Amino acid sequence: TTLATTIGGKTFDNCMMNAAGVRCQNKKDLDALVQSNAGAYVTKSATPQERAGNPSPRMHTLLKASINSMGLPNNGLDYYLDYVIRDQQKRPDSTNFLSVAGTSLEDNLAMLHQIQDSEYTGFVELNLSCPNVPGKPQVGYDFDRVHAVLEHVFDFYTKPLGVKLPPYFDLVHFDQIAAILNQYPLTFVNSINSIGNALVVDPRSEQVVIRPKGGFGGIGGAIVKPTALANVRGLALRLKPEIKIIGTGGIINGVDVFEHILCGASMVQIGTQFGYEGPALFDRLAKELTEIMAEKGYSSIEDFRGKLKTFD
Ligand code: RRO
Repeated sequence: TTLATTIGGKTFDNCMMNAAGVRCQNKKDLDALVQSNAGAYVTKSATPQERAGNPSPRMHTLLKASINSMGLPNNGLDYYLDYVIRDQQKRPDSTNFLSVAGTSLEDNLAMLHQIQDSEYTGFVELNLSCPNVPGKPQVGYDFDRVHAVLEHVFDFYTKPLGVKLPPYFDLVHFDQIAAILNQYPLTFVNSINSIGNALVVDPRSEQVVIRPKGGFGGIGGAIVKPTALANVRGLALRLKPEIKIIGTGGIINGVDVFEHILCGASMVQIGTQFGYEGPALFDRLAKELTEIMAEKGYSSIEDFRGKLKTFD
């Protein structure tokens, strides 16, 4: 049995990795990920300069969910670019994902020019779905802007690149976003980011649980799985086959990974649960998925990827 997967012509020995933002902001956390059983890793979404992010408390966890309004705290693109280039040189077969999340088109283009001109050869995940920067709407919900960003990016960018999308909730939105994405040489699409601008209330204190934006923040964790699976499946049915899908959202155990792959994911990312459990998560998930596959007689994820059955 193998858990290997291929994206953009690169093979990963395990189809699981962290989701951007969780335990990946500094080199110590990134080293722990590189040394773990994860098949790849992604760095915290970068902006051109370092950012402190929103005021605390800015994250709160519940049994089956997390809410965050971190506000893009990160060490700046130079820090992560230096890390991925050095890691890549150290381990030539490694598979790195560098996440970038400019708060303007100009910032995104400036960062992608810098990456294009660098020695970096890994993947870039362009985050079009951060819900937590006050005054900056999620690009992924503005289809004209998504179109404009990709038009500018693919004017010059030639390295493997994918986009991180927000969750969509109407089939017409799946149709519209897929029609745009299919016009470009994207290597992958990652669905979903957190479900933005939700509100968690503490009835005892009669208060919100996080400070930024009056308590509004992005939801992750077990409760987002049905929304994540719908987005993975909805995109798998609409995107051209060259665009691979990374499924993110609601993964707690091997069964959740299996479901994401059934819906069409070639790789999965884990955010909230990776925050709870740390790098040992990838050992547990690999073991659990391997057991499920053995029981079902599958020897590779291609045996069942995208093969979800429906009633008609
Ligand atoms: O930093 C954040 O507040 C954040 C980002 Br950039 C994102 O893409 N998704 C999220 O849930 N939080």
